[in-house]
Amino acid sequence: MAAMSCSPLLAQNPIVQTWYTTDPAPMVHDGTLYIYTGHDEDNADFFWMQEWRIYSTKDMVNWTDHGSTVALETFSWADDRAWAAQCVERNGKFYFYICAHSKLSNGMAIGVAVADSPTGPFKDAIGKPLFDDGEWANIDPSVFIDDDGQAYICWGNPDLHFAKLNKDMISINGDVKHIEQTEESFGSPSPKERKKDVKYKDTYVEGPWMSKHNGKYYMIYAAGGIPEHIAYSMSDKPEGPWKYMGHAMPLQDTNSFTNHSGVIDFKGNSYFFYHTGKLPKGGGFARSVAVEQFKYNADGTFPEIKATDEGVAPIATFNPYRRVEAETIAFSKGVKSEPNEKTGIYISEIHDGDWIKVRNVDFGSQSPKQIEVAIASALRGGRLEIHIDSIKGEMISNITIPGTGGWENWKNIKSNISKDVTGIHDVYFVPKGRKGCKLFNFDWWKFSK
Ligand code: FUB
Repeated sequence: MAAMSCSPLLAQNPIVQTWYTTDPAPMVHDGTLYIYTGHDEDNADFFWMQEWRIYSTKDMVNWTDHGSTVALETFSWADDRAWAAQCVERNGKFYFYICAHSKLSNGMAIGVAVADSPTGPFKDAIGKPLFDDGEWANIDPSVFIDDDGQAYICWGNPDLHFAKLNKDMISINGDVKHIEQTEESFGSPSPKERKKDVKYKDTYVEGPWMSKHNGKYYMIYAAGGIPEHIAYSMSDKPEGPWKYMGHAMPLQDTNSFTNHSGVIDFKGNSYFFYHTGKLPKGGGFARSVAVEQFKYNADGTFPEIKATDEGVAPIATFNPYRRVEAETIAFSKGVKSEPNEKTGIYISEIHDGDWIKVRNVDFGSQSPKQIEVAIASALRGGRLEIHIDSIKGEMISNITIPGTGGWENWKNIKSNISKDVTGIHDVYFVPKGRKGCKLFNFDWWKFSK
């Protein structure tokens, strides 16, 4: 893997460490930023992807894992390759556009699921693909709703398909066109017109992301062949003509031969989501989502955005005096997350040597007196140390975790805060116990005064 150039204790990228995540699609709803991602399987040798995952944040550094409420099983017609997807909201409903292998046509097809909440549960909106012509080109749908209410969908590798959606968001209005690619509009001619021996400015490959900022329309896409960089085209109208504008994220050694971006404004800042192969054991089929903050240039063009390990700064503090799901994490080492119908998502695979960091926690001017945690352990349990500011920073509580008789047999345990803590700190949950074995599972925590 490409080594992380800064200590994981300072890193904020990749933003999820419990699972490999890919193809990020950000969406803002009700003061929260959600990202919808693909999921590369551990030890995969291809994009054998089974489901999509959902994460959310209010502060850009602490991300809550909402699990996978949409998967290949959501679509009776799909049987493989849960590739790039995007969720958009319209009139209080959340439409999740996916691509997957169709057992009806034996090609890739576009589908749409719908939910009443941004985190699902999602169900197939039409019980069949939205577009399925048996071609492998039908991947990476992106949906954009213009200010006048007209929704557009685009997708494709290597042709860029484009269509209008009806107001119901689950049917296509009119024909599906192939956007004509020229050197002027996308850096090179459409795939069939490209000549082998010509070196073009650029080539559209896949992963389109359509957006609008200050009245200008953007088509952002993975480009250049393998390895991919991110390029973009701009237009004054949603249907073009497009003008090729260059690289938004130039090629860098990120240990992933694909890249895939999603761009969004949140609380006055602009963010660029993409993926790399930078988690331990990461690579081309073990990718991870990352994010950078950027400012559009005065003329609306992108600056060149570089992939960093540091990522973005927090834009809000974190309140520890409420039940916080243990799967809300700024950075972690070693642990995984698991779903349970009753408890929801919890943190699993906790070993001695692992840790979980929550950033920018505001204890206020009066120290808490206690912390309560919900844990479960079939056998041995262990200890959960709470440190501030670094793994070896001051320990403010040392919680003995007993065996509870089952890995999902939850018990709430209260522990005193042994050193006063006020103001803003990073909090580290540091499990201790016998080496080399699973110690306990962790569902939630809460400080109290
Ligand atoms: O994640 C599977 C595929 O890899 C996506 O659909 C492409 O955009 C590329 O990232």
